[in-house]
Amino acid sequence: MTTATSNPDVGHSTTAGKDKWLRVYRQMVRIRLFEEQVNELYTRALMPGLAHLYSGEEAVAVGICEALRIDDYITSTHRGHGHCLAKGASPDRMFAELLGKEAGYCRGKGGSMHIADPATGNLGANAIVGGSVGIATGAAFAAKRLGSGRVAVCFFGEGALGQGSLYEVMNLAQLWKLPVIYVCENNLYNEYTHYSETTAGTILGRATAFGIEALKVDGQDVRAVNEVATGLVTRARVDGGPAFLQADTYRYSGHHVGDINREYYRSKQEEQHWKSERDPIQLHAHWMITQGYADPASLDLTTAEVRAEMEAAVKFAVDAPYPSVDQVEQDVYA
Ligand SMILES: Cc1ncc(C[n+]2csc(CCOP(=O)(O)OP(=O)(O)O)c2C)c(N)n1
Repeated sequence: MTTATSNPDVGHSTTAGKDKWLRVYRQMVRIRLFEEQVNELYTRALMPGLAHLYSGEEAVAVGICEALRIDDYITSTHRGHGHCLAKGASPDRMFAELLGKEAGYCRGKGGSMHIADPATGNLGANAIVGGSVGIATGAAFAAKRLGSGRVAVCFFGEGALGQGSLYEVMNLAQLWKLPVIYVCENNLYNEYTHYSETTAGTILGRATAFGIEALKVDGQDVRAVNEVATGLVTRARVDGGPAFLQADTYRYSGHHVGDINREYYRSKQEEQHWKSERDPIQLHAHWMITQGYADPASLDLTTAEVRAEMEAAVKFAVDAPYPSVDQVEQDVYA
């Protein structure tokens, strides 16, 4: 099995428009700068609890969500900000959720790890590792029964490969030919342990055991991710059944914002290598410049615009009111 990468020479200028790749670039920058603000909120002690940053992995969420319709479903993880933004969530309501404010997506009761946005097909992030595999598969089951043509994408980290529920749902998905795509974001580490210490056999072998179409992609290459995802989404939509995509990637920060000293489980050189040689935003920027789609000044302008957007969103959230005390028991079902 080889890892799918985009061809730098052929370019995609003939098959996809400049606007699409500029949008993709902006979306990745939005995720990166959203996360910068999250870290800032944490260090300034404005955000209760912790958050798990997605920086470094942007090409996976953006490349895949760019292949989806707004009414397609996604489910996400504890590291879910990138998935939410890529599917269309708005940063002001996300920041409000992180700060526990009523304007947040879950009225401030969910926090960073539980953002859901039904209007954009986002069925929710989930703090339980592997916790959303059944939700995504159930959504795909409903889509098939209703004939809605919708597809469900289930994002999870390679740590979820140890969860038995994944194998129960993959079995059913393949038996019933459900329109679900399992996206395993392999960022190499389950918390503070390299995945090779927790994962026997191969990652793709877990899907091929069920006869599920399984592919691997360079998760730092947004065009490659988008190309593979487009194929799998089209296939799922025309009743081609489930698929499994392993996206190889890397998280730049610690497991969570408080994981500062990481040298006992990974080296600074390794982090530096990914940041300087494999950064998805830089790689895409370079390609767009070579295609004549952008120049350094226009990309700087995009960054400045996104930074202003994120600063305004943080201000909205900081100024927003907390829910009133009488709402404590509303929407609580357990
Ligand atoms: C069922 C369950 N077990 C353990 C945990 C604690 N935990 C939180 S994140 C994590 C590691 C997840 O690694 P991975 O799935 O690879 O995602 P990543 O953090 O790398 O994005 C663990 C063990 C949990 N949240 N849920």
